[in-house]
Amino acid sequence: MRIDIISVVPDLMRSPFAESIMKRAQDAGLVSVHFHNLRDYSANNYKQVDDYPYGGGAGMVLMIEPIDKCIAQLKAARDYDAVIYMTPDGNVLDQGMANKLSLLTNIIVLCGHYKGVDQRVRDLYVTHEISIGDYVLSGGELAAAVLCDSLIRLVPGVLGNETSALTDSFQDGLLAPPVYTRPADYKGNKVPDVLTSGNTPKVEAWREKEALKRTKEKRPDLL
Ligand code: 6GU
Repeated sequence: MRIDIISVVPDLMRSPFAESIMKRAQDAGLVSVHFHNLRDYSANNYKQVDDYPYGGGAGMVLMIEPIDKCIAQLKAARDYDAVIYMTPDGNVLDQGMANKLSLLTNIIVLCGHYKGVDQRVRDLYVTHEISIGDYVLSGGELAAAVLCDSLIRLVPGVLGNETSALTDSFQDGLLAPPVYTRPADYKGNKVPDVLTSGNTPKVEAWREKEALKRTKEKRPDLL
C-alpha cells in the first residue's frame, strides 16, 4: 500500500509514522508513506496556499490551484484508488471503513486546514470524505494519522501475530475482553482462575462472555 499525504503542515504528522507499528510496516516494505507540503505547489512567490472566502466570513480557505497541481503530479505517476479528504463533515470512520480501505493499493489523503478547502476540490478530485468523530480539530493532520494507523495495521503481514488484528475491539462487532499478565496475584488482586487453568475452550468461552458483558455495559449501541 502506498499513501500520499497532502498537508500545509506535514511535520505535524511525522512522529506517529516514525514509531511502533506504522514504522515497522514501512521498514518491512509493506507500506510506503509520502508527505507533500502544499506550499511546494503554490503558484506565487509568497508560497500562499490559502485565501479569504468569497462572500466574506471568518477564516481562510485552502485554494484549489496548489491542491490541483499536487494531485495532478501524483496521478501522472500512478493510478489512485481513492482520494480521501479529512474533514469534520465527512463520514465518521469505523472499523468497517478501515477494513475496506486497507485493501486499496494507492491512496491520497488530503488534510484540510483553516476553514477547509475550496468546494471545487471536493467536487472534482475527492472520492471519500472522512471524519474521525464529532468534535473539531485544528486541521485534518491528526485525523489523517489516526486513519492511516487504522489502515496500516490491517495490511497483511504488518502485525506479527496474524490473528492479533482479528481479536481487536470492533473487529467482530464487540469490544475486546479484559486481558491480564503476570503476576497472577498482585497484592491480593487475582487474575480470574479460568485464565490460568490451561483449559483453552473454557478460556475462549470466558472471553466471549466478557466481551459481550463489556459491550453491553460500555457500548450497548454496538449490539
Ligand atoms: Cl478529519 N478534521 C478536522 N479538522 N476535525 C475533525 C476531523 C477531521 N475529524 C473529527 N474532527
